Amino acid sequence: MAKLSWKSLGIAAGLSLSLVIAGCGSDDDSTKEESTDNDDAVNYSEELNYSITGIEPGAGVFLASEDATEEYENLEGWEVQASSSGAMAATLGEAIADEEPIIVTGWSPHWKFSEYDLKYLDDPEGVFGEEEIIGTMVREGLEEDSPSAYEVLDNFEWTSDDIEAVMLEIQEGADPADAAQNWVDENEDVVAEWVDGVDEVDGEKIELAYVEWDTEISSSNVVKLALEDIGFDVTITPLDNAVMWQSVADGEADGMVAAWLPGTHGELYEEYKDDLVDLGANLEGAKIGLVVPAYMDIDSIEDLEPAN
Ligand code: PBE
Repeated sequence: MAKLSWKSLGIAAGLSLSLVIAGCGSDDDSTKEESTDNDDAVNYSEELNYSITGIEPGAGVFLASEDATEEYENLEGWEVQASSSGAMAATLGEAIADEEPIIVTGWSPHWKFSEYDLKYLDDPEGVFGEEEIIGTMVREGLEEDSPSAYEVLDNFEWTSDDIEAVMLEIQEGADPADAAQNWVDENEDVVAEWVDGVDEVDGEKIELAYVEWDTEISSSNVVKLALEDIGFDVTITPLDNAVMWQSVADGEADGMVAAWLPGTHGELYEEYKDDLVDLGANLEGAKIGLVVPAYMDIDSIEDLEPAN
């Protein structure tokens, strides 16, 4: 089952990439005559066709980027292009190979910061929030029905370096399950902190929901192995962001390790928090924002120019 979904991820990413390309071509606004006040500055905005390369439209960073185009007066007329995380990363890589300007909806931890020289644009309006945690949520009743799973999910925590190691290996071509296995093999002491002393089970089924973002592909595959280690039969199910939250609140999925808070998924958390059990952070020091290659001569969202 997991194999099938990796295949469909590839297809989805390919599809969305062609949609983005098609979208760019047909996005020729008629009125581009603008009165810029700094004539010498490189006008990346025009070159970028007033377009931010986005990811899945259900992602918090996508919605925050749309908010930014409304909050920042200088982003008037800008659009965030819907895409997929895979297609965004591919488009970023192509732009960097050609040293062209590009703005993406970015987040960390992410392998792109190890692979490329990138920077977050300053966000003086605070639309993207401050530092985030990635949290673990489980369904109500899991503690009673499956105390061992509850305990492992409650114990699960790691660092940005850990998750980036898994992400980078996947980016370099490893199957996500293999990359997760390699990390687990090399970090037995960390995994031991999650599973030692937890009662083993005999093939009990557990289902974790996730979204096919690079971070969540990595974390969900690693947690799957930790649960399998004590005898669980684990399914990880890729869903849309809002559906992931809903499935845990409804009890259709047993849990997830992909809650970005307080900002990124803040609205979903408010909507579902009364029907969920919040097990707290599994990773600290995460962040979202608009990300550009370091060679671009801008530092702040406010350095961009409106489309009209
Ligand atoms: N992300 C990765 C997600 C959370 C994890 C930043 C793309 C989002 O924006 O919702």
